[in-house]
Amino acid sequence: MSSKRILAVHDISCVGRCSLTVALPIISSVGLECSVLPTAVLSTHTGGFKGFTYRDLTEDIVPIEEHWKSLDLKYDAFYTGFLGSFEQIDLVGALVEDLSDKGTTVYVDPVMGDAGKLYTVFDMEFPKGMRRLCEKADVMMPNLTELCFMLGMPYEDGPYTWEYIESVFKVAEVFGLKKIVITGISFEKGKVGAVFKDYETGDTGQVMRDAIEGYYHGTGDVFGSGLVGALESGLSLKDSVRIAVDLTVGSIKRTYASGADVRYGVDFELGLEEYIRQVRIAQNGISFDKVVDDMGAARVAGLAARIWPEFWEGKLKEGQVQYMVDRFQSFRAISEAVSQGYEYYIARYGGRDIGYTGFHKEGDRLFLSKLYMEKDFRGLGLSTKAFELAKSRAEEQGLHKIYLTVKRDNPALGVYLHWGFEIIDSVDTDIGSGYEMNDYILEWSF
Ligand code: PXL
Repeated sequence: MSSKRILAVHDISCVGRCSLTVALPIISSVGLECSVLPTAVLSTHTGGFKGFTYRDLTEDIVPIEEHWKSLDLKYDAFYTGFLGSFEQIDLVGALVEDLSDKGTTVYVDPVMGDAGKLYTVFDMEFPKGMRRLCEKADVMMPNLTELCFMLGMPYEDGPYTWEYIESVFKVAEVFGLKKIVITGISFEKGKVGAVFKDYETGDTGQVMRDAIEGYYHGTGDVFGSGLVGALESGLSLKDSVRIAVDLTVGSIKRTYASGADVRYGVDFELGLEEYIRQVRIAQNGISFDKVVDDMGAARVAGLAARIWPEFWEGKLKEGQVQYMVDRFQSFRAISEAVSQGYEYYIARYGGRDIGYTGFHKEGDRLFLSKLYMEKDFRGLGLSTKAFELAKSRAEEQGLHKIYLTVKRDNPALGVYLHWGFEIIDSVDTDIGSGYEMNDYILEWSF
């Protein structure tokens, strides 16, 4: 399959990691072809460096477009950002229309300002013009400052309420978009992230992460590029926003930790590997093989032999990990459990076994006995899929409660509580050979 061809329309800020120097590597990293239309060439971006050079490339746009037309070039997607002049708004709008095909998606990041102010190179006419380009967009990813300038709304600093964000989604219907993602939104002090709405399906949501102090240049471009790369890879809006937020937050964290001069942009490069992995995981999804024979039990035992020592070593008494693996997670223990009615499922991703879950009916509850993922596959929402499988099996058997045991200091406790489980008891169980399990019993009713 030939890869999609995307045209990134931004400036080249030679130094400072924003616009094209960010869009190109991020979009290319997930196997998409990223062509460019540079709108201006600057020695650095405009945020914080004095004396930058600025070459406006407005007069090159029409000849470049004419040449592309002579080649019959069409793009699968456009991703526009910082434009070099007011005139470029309509030139880029026309180019987008001329070089689009039936399935083309137009992404517009109306780069103009932040924190209630326009960037110094733009005047008050600019938002009015940019609004015309946004009306041609399928997907827009503004920050609230840019939205307010285009819609003539007063800008207020956060934290915001969800009702306010809903009202903004409503006003933004005038753009005729399919999707909108608004960046830099905070609902509570210390948290920041993005909110999104899919106007076609009505889906809305938010992805919030811990805020890191300081102002970081180019983060809108890291986010926008990560979003375009993920959506053009066929991911859902929700997954794409989550992955783009995590790419951005990870980049900010590394930059903060290194103490680097923030004018040089954020360290997104070391986040690319994880970004690619996240996109591939969301693309391929997770599937489950039911354990029905000795082969399946052996696969589970193989996973347990890898996961248990890695996860538990150092957290249990000397020798306890091996003791518990032998007793509860060995080939014999698992095939015996399966023959007694336990259901075991092996989680598969990208052609390999990455985890397993096991449960069975006990009275009016489902006992979720096991749920383990390999280290590299934790924190990606895959355990949630295994939990959803257990829930649907409970429902099929007319059960409305799931219970499980979890070691009291196991960090997974937080995940279970997040899923809605409640602590109903605390027990210490002698499991022989001088070993104990010190667990909470958690229950979830639905
Ligand atoms: O990241 C947005 C951006 C893009 N291009 C240039 C900029 C800025 C933000 O300051 O100055 C030239």
